[in-house]
Amino acid sequence: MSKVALITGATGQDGYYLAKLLKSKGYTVHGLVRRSAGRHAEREHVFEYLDKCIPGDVTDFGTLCRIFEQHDYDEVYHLAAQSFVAESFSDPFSTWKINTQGTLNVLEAIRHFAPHTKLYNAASSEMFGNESAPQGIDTPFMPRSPYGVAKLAAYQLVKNYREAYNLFVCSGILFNHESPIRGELFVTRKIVKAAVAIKKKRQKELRLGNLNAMRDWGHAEDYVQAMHMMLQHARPTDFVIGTGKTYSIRDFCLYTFDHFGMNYENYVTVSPEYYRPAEVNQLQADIQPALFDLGWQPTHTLKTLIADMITYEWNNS
Ligand code: F7E
Repeated sequence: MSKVALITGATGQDGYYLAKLLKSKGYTVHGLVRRSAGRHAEREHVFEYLDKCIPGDVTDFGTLCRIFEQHDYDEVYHLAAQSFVAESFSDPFSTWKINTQGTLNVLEAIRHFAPHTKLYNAASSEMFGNESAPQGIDTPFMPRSPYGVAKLAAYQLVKNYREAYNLFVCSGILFNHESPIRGELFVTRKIVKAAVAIKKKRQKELRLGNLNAMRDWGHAEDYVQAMHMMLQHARPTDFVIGTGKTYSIRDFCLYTFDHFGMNYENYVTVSPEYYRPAEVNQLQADIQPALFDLGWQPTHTLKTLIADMITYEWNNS
């Protein structure tokens, strides 16, 4: 019998790659999709991978209860979130409601209606804030944004439900993961889009914020493999998922523009409007447990990720 999985936030970047992966493994895949989520042209293909599309919102506990009463899931992948860190400063209320209350709703629904169902929760490296790199599973948390605080509260709730109710619920602390279908507000996609538009002579400059921040960027297609592996693991365990490498926004600009034989310094200007009230300076994952306990490893380097993003952008813009 094929396994049945539910993905919350199915229309996001990770939802797309995860639905594709689970279908390739023979799963029946249901997606919880917000009515207002809109159809994102680049992720339209996710609907090909969903056996059932359930309209609903993780902030609505009643909807979740009905879903778990009606369906018997083997695995739930809770990806639904307000995922843009900058927006969490301008709209902390909805960030908290979606990212923390939403997770609590999923946990409560599982506890009451589906205690045998395994849960993967999407936690984030933003929870580490400015703790020194590399950050691993034992690194203290020091979030620097309402997004990071909300994700940390959700992470702690998952841990508490695992310990208190003996549920198979765990979190992946994922570092930045990108792809050709990354949202256009995130810095990697913004840089790739601009470099292609400049090369095609449709744009003259690119305005960015802090070029010195450092991130550990991987490919979303690799990271959804880790999500799946975590739910096949013998015990519910939290893992840090990243590449173990760290680069600055400046490096990302350099490599992307260099791809077209251009010097980024001739096009990139720094604009204070993109600075955040509080910044996370350097993220770099300690992935030893992921490599040796989970058996996962990334297949992409920063350069192959950028090449993949550029190829898509070049052909689709
Ligand atoms: O910013 C700097 C910015 O918005 C990366 C989400 O998936 O990863 C992501 O969060 C860095 C920051 O991603 C611009 O200040 C400079 O230091 O691409 P981002 P993020 O905030 O790291 C974590 C792990 C998540 O969990 C989140 O959901 O780039 N930066 N100039 C800029 N960032 C943006 N967006 N735009 C700029 O113009």
